[in-house]
Amino acid sequence: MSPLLNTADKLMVAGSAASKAFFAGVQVWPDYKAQVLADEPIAYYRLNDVSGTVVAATVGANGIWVGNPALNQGVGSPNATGITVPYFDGVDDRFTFPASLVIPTAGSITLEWWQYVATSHVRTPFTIYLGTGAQILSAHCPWSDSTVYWDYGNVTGGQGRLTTSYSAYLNAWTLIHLTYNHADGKHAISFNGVEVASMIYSIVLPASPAGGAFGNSPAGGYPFQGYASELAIYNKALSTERRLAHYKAR
Ligand SMILES: [Ca+2]
Repeated sequence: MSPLLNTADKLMVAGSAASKAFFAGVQVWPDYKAQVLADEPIAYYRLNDVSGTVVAATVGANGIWVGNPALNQGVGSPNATGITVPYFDGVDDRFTFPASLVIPTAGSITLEWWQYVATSHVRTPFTIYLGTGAQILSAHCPWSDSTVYWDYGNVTGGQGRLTTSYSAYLNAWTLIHLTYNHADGKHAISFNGVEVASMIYSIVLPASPAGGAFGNSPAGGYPFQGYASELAIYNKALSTERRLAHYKAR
């Protein structure tokens, strides 16, 4: 080693080999995005767009921002990646999914996203609505009674509707998982990785949803208010282990 190197330089040179040996024994927890991608979503939107009307897709086709939401908000980013988030105004803000986002009628599904809903934000939204026709795959998260309604195949008389209170999760970033497992007919709602409600009701959607919207019904009129981030859709019901892995990677 050159005598002209100072102590710091010597440490850096020596570190190239030594650090490999050190970090070889250290478990590095993957970041949130890596956890999502490991579960192979069919669509993934980080929602950290800076401006414009394109909802950039990390997986799948791009969406479209509607209603001029305030993008690139620096406050309250839910995970350590520190990405910025959009604010939905509770008036007309939403984004639409591409028509190429098609959900099979007889498949399993997970809808996952982070949201921050303050008490003052609570209203009567379709927080997510897949498809553009009959209401068959949607969620009010939460409705004006601070209850979450997860509707999978809810076309007549509440079939396929699962509900749970959201009151304890207001005013904080919360990780949402809405799942349906076609193999056993289990519908479930999980917050921060932990399942809080479930039921068994086997159902096949009457039609295959294509496109849809987040933050409102596709036609408008049911606007969501609050912040949201990291929306992912999977064609399987994520396990408890995987939901918790996502939450812990925040
Ligand atoms: Ca607006």
